[in-house]
Amino acid sequence: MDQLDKLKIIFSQDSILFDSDSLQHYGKDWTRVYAPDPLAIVFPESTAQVKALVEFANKEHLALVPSGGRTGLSGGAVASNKELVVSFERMNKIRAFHPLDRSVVCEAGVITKTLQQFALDNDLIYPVDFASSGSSQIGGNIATNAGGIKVIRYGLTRNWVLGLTVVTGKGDILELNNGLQKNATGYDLRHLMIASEGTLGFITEATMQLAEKPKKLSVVVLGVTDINMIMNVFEAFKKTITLTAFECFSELALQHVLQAQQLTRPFEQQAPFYILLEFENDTDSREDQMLNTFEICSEKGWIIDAVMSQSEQQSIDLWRLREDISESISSLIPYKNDLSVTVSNIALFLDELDQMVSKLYADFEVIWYGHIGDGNLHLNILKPKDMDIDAFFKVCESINHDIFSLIKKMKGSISAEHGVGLIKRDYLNYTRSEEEIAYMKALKNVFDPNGIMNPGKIFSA
Ligand code: S2G
Ligand code: ZN
Repeated sequence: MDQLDKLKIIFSQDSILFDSDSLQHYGKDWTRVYAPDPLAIVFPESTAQVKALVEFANKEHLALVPSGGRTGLSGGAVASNKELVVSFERMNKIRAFHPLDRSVVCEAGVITKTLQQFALDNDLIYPVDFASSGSSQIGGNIATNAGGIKVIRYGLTRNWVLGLTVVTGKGDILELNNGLQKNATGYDLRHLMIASEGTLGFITEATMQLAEKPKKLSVVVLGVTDINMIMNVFEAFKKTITLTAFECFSELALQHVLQAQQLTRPFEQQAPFYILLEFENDTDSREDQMLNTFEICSEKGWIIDAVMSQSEQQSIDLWRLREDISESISSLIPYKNDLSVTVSNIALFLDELDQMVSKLYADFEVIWYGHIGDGNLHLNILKPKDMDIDAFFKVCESINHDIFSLIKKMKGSISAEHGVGLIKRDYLNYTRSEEEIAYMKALKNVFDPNGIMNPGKIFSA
């Protein structure tokens, strides 16, 4: 009996798919580089079922690939070698809410937006947010330590995980930290699982911390005179107001969004770069502080023009100028870099990167945008219309050495928030030492001795 027949015994007919459309749909994420080619897709409905599946996979030496919202950008959820895709979409229930702890117990397949709405319904917020929150799942957010647009105030997903239920590659169920605020009893395995991209175990349930709702938020979009002014403006505002976001994007990025989304310019005058900042604007004095800082930046010649949201709808429209960039350029087959350095290094980094990109990518459209307030830049190179995709990726990969050498020199990261997956696997050593990689591989061996858990992701199988 082959593996598929055996799987049909473990899973009822409606919990396993192997038609070609399903294989294509579930065998990939938002990367378009790898041809999906999974064996089948299964839909476990409990931690116990995931455990039984992992035990089966160990016996059969069958590779498993976890599948959440499949919104990843590094190939972390790609199944292109007859792996069995394990979809968590049916494990999508909110199990419990503890008002006093302000914590929610969710199954891994809960959509991020669903958790955000649940929090709002209870007059709280789940403060991690990003463009794909309408389709990403909490389990995948945790497995990649998703960041997004509010990191400057609330940190990354890691900061909001109070507990995890995980099935390890050995088939053991681990209940990690149980929602405790304090627990000093040895290594915190919860934090090992966060950002492990399903290579040590599969997250089946999580206890997430919620936060107090911020007071009235206002959004300001500013045009800056030069890329090198961005961090001067950041420093000025960081000192005077409570920022909940500090993003940047280039004029070219804005043009693609205006064209693709039928949105309007924030103000008449064009600028080489734009900043979108959001702050708590609940008192007149806070608004005065913001306006006063704006005056100072203008007098110093750092800012060309600015607009501040006067309504909820205008806030949404201004945010779209930044959040719609990714979707607006996706059809242009961008080669994506997701880079970070410390915030104090970002000004120097931008300056050196700008000179490097102008030289090395002189013949390409380069889109600059990102969460610059937490040191994270998304540099997207657009494929020229008449250029073959493989040739284009080869050129970009050849330039990676220069960009990642600059990152290495500045002790930065070649993958700030999108994870390693397959796409960044071969560049790990620009950010992690050989010794670190050896320790990570040793840990992989402890948790997944048969190498069945998302093999080939983060490092080669
Ligand atoms: C962003 C979304 C994914 C991308 O817009 O901040 O993380 O396209 C990105 O880079
Ligand atoms: Zn981002």
